[in-house]
Amino acid sequence: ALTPTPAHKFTFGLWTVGWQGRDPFGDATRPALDPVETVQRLAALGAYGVTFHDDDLIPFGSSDAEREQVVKRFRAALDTAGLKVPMATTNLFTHPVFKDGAFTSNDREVRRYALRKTIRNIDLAAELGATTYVAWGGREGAESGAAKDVRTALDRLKEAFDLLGEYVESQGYDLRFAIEPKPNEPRGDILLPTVGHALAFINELERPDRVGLNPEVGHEQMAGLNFPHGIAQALWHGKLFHIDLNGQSGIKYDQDFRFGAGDLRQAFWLVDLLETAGYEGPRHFDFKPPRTEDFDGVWASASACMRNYLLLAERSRAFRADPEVTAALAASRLPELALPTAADGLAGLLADRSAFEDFDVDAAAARGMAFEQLDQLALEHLLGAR
Ligand code: GLT
Ligand code: MN
Ligand code: MN
Ligand code: MN
Repeated sequence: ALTPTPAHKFTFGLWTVGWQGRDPFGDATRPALDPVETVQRLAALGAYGVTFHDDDLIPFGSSDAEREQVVKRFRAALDTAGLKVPMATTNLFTHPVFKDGAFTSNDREVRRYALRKTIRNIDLAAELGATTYVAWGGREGAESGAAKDVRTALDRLKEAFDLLGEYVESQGYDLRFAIEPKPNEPRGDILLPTVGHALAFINELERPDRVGLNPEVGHEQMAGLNFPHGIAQALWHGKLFHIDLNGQSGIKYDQDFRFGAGDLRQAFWLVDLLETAGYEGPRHFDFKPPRTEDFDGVWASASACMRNYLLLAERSRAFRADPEVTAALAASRLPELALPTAADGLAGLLADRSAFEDFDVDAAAARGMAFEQLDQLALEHLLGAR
């Protein structure tokens, strides 16, 4: 049960294991990885699929002939390895042309170019069988106040998603968009900074059904938010189209640790949620093997992402199967939370003297919730003590 297989639907971005370790203070510590080698390695480790930005696969500025060659070689590697491409995305942040963003750059020519660059890769994504197209708005934002009229920028962002939705529909592609929120980095402040902001934005689009979320563990935690809670709400709205799993410890720069590193307790509750709520999409790792590592460390880190997920899933199953946990859940009145508050309707509620006039507020206030016993059981299961 701890050996990853394609049935677990583990996927990795080409840019994750392929990260060369360049950061704002230091140069690359590892050479580039050939996407074909990545495909072979990931398949050997038990992954289900691989994802990519256009430029991860086809170097920016390649000619049409070069592009065709690269795609042909990549596709052959996928077929041989039996790896899928469930998701793809666009690099709208590396080239200096995107310094003020892409879909919301103040420069209209840049916005039009960004849309065309995206549409070009949507064609490739559909060709390779992807059903999710991620949109991370890394540079859609600002460092200063007057430089970005946020309401107008949101008009442009809506315009972009409406046009992309129209394109996908006109081509008859089976493809949905997944917006990836992030509060900051590389911009001082990024538009759609959290799951909640993005959920509200989606409702203003022409085709809201075609657009959902790709939340990343570390991005919500950079904002100090509870990631499992954000995922629970995304699921509740039917908007968890995809997920970026990684590790982060607190409100810091985007650490992109391997899954399980960083906030282990949130990782436990996240896996518990994904495994019990019926999420069926890919378990996509968006991490960066630290720049201290050579390639042995890179593959060890990729392997550990999957192993940690499976370990946590095993811990979650043990927690849910423990009769003492069932009793503790009942003592904490979780089954009662599942009861409608007024199945008797508004009239019943208003007529019910026990709900107000005869309600013993002090007795109710005195009742303990028994949450500490319940949480300790969870911690003991997480620690392997039960
Ligand atoms: C970039 C970003 C990630 C996004 C990727 C998709 S690119 O590495 O930091 O969180 O998921 O564009
Ligand atoms: Mn990140
Ligand atoms: Mn990232
Ligand atoms: Mn991500």
